[in-house]
Amino acid sequence: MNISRRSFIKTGLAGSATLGLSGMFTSRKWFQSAAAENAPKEITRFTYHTTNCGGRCAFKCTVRDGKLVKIVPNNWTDTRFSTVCLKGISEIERIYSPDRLKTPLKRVGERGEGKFVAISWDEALTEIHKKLSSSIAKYGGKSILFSASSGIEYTYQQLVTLLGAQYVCEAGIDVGLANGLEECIGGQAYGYVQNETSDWVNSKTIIFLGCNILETTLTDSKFFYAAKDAGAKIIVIDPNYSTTASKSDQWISIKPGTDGDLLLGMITLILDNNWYDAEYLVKNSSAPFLVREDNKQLLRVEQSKEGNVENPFYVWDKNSHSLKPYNTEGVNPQLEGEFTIDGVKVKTVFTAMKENQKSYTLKWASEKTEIDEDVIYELTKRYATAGPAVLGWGFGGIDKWGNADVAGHAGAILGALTGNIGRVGGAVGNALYHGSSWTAALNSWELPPEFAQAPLEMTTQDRRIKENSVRVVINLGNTLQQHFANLSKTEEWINSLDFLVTIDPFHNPSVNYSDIVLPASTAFESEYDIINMQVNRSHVLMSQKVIEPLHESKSDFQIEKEMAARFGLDHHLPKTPEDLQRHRLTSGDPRLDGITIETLRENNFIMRLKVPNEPYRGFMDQKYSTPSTKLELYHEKMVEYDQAFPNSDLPSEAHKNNSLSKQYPLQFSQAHTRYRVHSQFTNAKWINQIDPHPKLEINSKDAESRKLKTGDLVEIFNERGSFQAKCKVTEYLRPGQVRLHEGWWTEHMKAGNLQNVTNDKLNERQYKLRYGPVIPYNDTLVEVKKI
Ligand SMILES: Nc1nc2c(c(=O)[nH]1)N[C@H]1C(S)=C(S)[C@@H](COP(=O)(O)OP(=O)(O)OC[C@H]3O[C@@H](n4cnc5c(=O)[nH]c(N)nc54)[C@H](O)[C@@H]3O)O[C@H]1N2
Ligand SMILES: Nc1nc2c(c(=O)[nH]1)N[C@H]1C(S)=C(S)[C@@H](COP(=O)(O)OP(=O)(O)OC[C@H]3O[C@@H](n4cnc5c(=O)[nH]c(N)nc54)[C@H](O)[C@@H]3O)O[C@H]1N2
Ligand SMILES: [Mo]
Repeated sequence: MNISRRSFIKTGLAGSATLGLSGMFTSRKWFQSAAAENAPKEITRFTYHTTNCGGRCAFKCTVRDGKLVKIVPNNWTDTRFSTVCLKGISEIERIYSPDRLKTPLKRVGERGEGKFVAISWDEALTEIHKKLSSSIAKYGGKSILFSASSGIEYTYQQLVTLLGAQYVCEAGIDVGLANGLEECIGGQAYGYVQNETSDWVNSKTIIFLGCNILETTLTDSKFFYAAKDAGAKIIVIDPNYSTTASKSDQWISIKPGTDGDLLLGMITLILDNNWYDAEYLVKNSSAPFLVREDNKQLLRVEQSKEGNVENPFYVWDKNSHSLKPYNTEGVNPQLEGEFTIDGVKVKTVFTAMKENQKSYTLKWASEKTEIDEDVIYELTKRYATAGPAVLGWGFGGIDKWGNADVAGHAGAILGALTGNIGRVGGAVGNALYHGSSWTAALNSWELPPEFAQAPLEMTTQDRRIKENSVRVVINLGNTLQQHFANLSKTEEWINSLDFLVTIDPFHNPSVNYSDIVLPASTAFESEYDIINMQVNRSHVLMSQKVIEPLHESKSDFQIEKEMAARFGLDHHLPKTPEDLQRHRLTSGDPRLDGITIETLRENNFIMRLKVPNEPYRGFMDQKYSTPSTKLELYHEKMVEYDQAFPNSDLPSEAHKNNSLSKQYPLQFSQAHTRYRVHSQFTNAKWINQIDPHPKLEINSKDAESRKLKTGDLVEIFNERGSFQAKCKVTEYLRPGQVRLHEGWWTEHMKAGNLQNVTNDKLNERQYKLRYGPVIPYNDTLVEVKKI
């Protein structure tokens, strides 16, 4: 039967009206006693969403007779955060999904085949203990890697330390632009914008560069619209007409992979038109420092002679016409100029940058990016002269390309030239996740000093192809499918491992490779009353048990404890999650004053930190966490790669100069969608009815030449591999790019997995940068044909 949503609601209302009416005719006493006997037992529980959409929606849950039946938003102290999205509501359905792992499993088929037998917890833990012990005895604790997905809140940190194992969560992911930006700023991980998004009401111009915030940080939509209502002009630069583009004042379509070139062109325009803030640059950046012509290093005070100087760089003092250390009292640094000192030619960083920018003209940028010259000109003029301005990027645009660091570096320079860093209403960086807000230090659980984690040897991506110590992987989540491009190499690596355990609530594709599988509870289930706690969005959030663990699952806390017990080490762990959270709250940070488990309970498990009411803003004191404490525009360590200043660089694979582009002319991109969080919610039927299966999106021009129409089954292929999905012909995708949302499971494809084709080549120079090379998932060439 096909009942429309509207008629279903109407029937529901009529039904309850009838019930109400019959109640009126019954005696009050009779009604009460009947209700008391038969009434379902209903309780309210509080928790929050831990998935990696960053939304952190807080939930008020109704549990009836032990079953979760309703999720509505819990109230935050700052009610602008009180909300829930389609994924939060769907948890009611997902938690009870048939895809749940119900018992521990032991593999009986080949790795990847998915053949298992059910075993008891005792058997599973005995086997794990045996395998881990022998690996530690033979190769040491570093032979064990705990590899965590981002959706997991409790990540076995105690056990990792007790075993001296390695730990990784997402190395090589979401760090492409931060690699360039943070070299300049020395900010926080992932290169988030400096100011909280609630500060956008003070911005006049907001540019989203490859950032689909209205799908990927849904909970910040309110701040997007507040900024718009307050008069900010919102510009989206995206090859495709994204959801965010559709709600903005202007959409600029850019040729994929060329964002760095656009930003370089903007820098030149700002320099040529004198749209920069010279005073800001002299005061707050390395622009007046001096670059030596002979070795391209900065001229600095010899620390041995002068003692340790906080900022050892020399500048040319305008007042005395001589060389002075930057920190000299009363120094008046010259922004531009060339000088000869003891026979060595030097010029200011600013002058050197101007020279370096010469070839990045407006015409050049327009040709590279395929954006009209006048559009780039107006964009730049607005950015530089109609501030405060935010330049906010995402993680799925240029970030997942091999040349991402160049764009991050150029973006930082744009912020410095225009004084938009450490400014009310300004910022440069990643605009997702509500990444900057007030925060507070939490205590960590102390273990005896003889226990220590092994340092992480290398990124996830490298481990598959380079000699390394890991023999055993404890896979927390779905990392094997999700985290690596080029799945066939991942499979080779997995097959070479001695032992693989997956711990997850759901039977995801990584489970199929595992030797032992443990059914974890979801974040809504626990053996204990209190589960977890986070400081997020200037609040403390605590999660309560909502329901008992389903099937034979156990909470992650309990699994860690039982694994540690097998090694006789569980006495080092907190007895209950509540003990752990109580301890974490005793850091002495004044921002936690008055926040205890008891007061949290009284406040429905959400309390705002003791912090000012205004939005958080970073670096307002203009003191940066770089060696010079200034914004560092010039990166000495990148001289050998010709990237001391950002220089235009081709993508790793997806560009026309690559001979492969003749055979594989389409660029394959994998965006994130509001319907799922990576590989999660593929099994939530309520959402699936809207977005039921993977679809390869393709522009009508590219579809026509391949004789494709919506609904056709296509093969997407390159020299690494192939997969099959239905296609959708659309105008909102830019010609030349095809796209399939990341996260779909192998079993949802007609054949193969999307990671069969993704690019796993890392950029050598990025090993020198603070987060190491980024995985260039989107920097991938493919061809598409009808099956
Ligand atoms: N609902 C939901 N929210 C999520 C997630 C999720 O899975 N689901 N995942 C979270 C995580 S971990 C991440 S990393 C973020 C990702 O968040 P975003 O970065 O916002 O997401 P994407 O959709 O990957 O990419 C953003 C936009 O970049 C555009 N783009 C593609 N190539 C280029 C290019 O070369 N240049 C430019 N300028 N734009 C380009 C795409 O068309 C897309 O509209 O989302 C987070 N939030
Ligand atoms: N090709 C391609 N690949 C990509 C991307 C892309 O754009 N293209 N995006 C990349 C990005 S940006 C990111 S951040 C990563 C994300 O990669 P992941 O973080 O690995 O993605 P999720 O699918 O969210 O994985 C969460 C897993 O944790 C499990 N889980 C959830 N809650 C719990 C719990 O309480 N306990 C336990 N034990 N398990 C739990 C879920 O069932 C799920 O299997 O993927 C990356 N991979
Ligand atoms: Mo991500």
